[in-house]
Amino acid sequence: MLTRIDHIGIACRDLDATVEFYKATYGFTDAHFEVNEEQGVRECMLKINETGDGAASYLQLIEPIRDDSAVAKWMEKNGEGVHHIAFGTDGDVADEAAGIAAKGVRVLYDAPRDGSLGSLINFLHPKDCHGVLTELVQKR
Ligand code: CMX
Ligand code: CO
Repeated sequence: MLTRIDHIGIACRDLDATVEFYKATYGFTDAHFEVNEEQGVRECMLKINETGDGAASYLQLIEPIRDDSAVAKWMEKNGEGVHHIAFGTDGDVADEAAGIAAKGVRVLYDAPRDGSLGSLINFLHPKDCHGVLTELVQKR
């Protein structure tokens, strides 16, 4: 089952400056930085609140580290801004993705990949989701 908004993915040009904006403007303080080579991003998970399923909701601020990454390509066209949304599962993300694929929505990866904070992730094609790139996240 999908039980939370896990995060909103926001593409930015300067990660440190953008994190500073969110901290200074809104007072968010819990920031976790990491690099995901496979996804081609340096990112910060900024925790907003805990959720009823024992997990949490975050802003995921993402800065491309390669010109050929999905986010770099998207930013060339759109500039900075909201890039994707992510729903959190309370169980196996592979099962959740299979159930959604059975409804005719394209799932991007054959098997889950590594996401932020040790999570397992997959994506749904934005063209099958009314224009929204949608990520599924299993917390580990
Ligand atoms: N939101 C909404 N629509 C999007 C989109 C997005 N983020 N990215 C692409 N699209 C749309 C494009 O506008 C385009 O539409 P039109 O044909 O109407 O112009 C169409 O999808 C195809 O886009 P494209 O620019 O040709 O890009 P690709 O098909 O090469 O790639 C996608 C699109 C979704 C397959 C690719 O971005 C992808 O694999 N994304 C998943 C991985 C990812 O985004 N990683 C970064 C985040 C990592 C994390 O969250 O941890
Ligand atoms: Co994400």
